Amino acid sequence: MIIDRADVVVTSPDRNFVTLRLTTDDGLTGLGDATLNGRELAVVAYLQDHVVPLLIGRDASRIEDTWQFLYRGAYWRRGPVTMAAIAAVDTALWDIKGKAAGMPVYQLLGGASRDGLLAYGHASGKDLEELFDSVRAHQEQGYRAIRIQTGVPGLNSIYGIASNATSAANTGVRYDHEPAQRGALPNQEDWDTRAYLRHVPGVFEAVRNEFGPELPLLHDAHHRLTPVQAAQLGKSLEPYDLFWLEDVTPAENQEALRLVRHHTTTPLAIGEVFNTVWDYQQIIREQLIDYVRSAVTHTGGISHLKKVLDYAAQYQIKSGMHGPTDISPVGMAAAMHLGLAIHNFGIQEYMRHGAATDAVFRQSFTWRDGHLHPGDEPGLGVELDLDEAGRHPYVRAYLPYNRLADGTVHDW
Ligand code: GCO
Ligand code: MG
Repeated sequence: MIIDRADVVVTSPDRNFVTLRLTTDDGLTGLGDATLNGRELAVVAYLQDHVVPLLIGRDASRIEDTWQFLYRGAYWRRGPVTMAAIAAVDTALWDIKGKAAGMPVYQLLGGASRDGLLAYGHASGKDLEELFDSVRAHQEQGYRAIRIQTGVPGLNSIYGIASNATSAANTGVRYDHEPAQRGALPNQEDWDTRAYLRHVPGVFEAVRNEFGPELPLLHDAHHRLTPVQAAQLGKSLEPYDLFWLEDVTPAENQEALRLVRHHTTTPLAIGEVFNTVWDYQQIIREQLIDYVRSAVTHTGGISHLKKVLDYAAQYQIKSGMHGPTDISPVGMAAAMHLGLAIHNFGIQEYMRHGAATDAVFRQSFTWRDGHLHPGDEPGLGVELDLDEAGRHPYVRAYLPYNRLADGTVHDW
């Protein structure tokens, strides 16, 4: 099992994806997702120019050693570009090991701890009527847990609201919410924290009145609040029994969560922009969160995210892996195998990919009664159709950014 080929495949069906494909001398292939939304080509260069030459000739069976070699051997460590590149290598090696063993990856991780993974989808609307329609549409698609995002009066364009007419690629596919927009420059969105804090509790009250107390509801504040504002929001949402409130403050200040935690019992989820266990050190040890939001794709792969989640398990903190459309089908499959195997699984985010994406990535997962299962094919259960991928060349796309009414740039 010597790696004799490593291809970095960039494709843009519906949106951009970066995939590492490793091939061994005995003909096995493994896939890893290295997609970093809006900065895709930086990871391509990191892989192609600096990592691929190190992989050729290595023993594909040595997953942990390869991880340590790429992480410690670079000297410069952490950060989204590095960790997405390492994640892709790690995931591809797990895929190869599964194929070599004739087993799905979750079996190599200890076997299934449950029958399927509860998943949540993204309902949204610019007003309550649109939001309720979107919740009902998700329930019809089988979702048993739903994230709620709405427009805020006075703000034209904000995070989390799907457009019915277009997707990022203007393919006519309705993405639940796809923030990356194709184009030369990023779109500007608006933000006003006071207007948001006034509006959101009423939205949850209306949703509870319409859909009842049972349905698990989630919400993403997308890093925009100060600690004291976050505490206010958490408190004001307590009557509506959220499954979680996500990314209330910009996540790099771990201590900020202490203040939030002291003031509210609304469960907190954080970490989709984190890359390593060190980003979680304090918030896990002090039990400042309830769910770890990291994706396999952005956190050094299956090997490293498993270490984060095992650490979290000691504190009754569960997984809530990131699963927006910018996690490719390969990254989603990796998340499903890991989520099925660990004991402290919480919930999996699941936004559907478009038909063009599904044609590039042949997948074997199942979606039944609101639950995902990665399937039982050896490895991850995803194959990349290179011809189909080649039909969709990279298109520049950026995430939007925020400005306040006075022109100040705000966290997006
Ligand atoms: C989520 C996320 C996404 C991110 C996007 C950035 O909770 O799903 O916040 O919507 O904004 O993945 O690339
Ligand atoms: Mg989020």
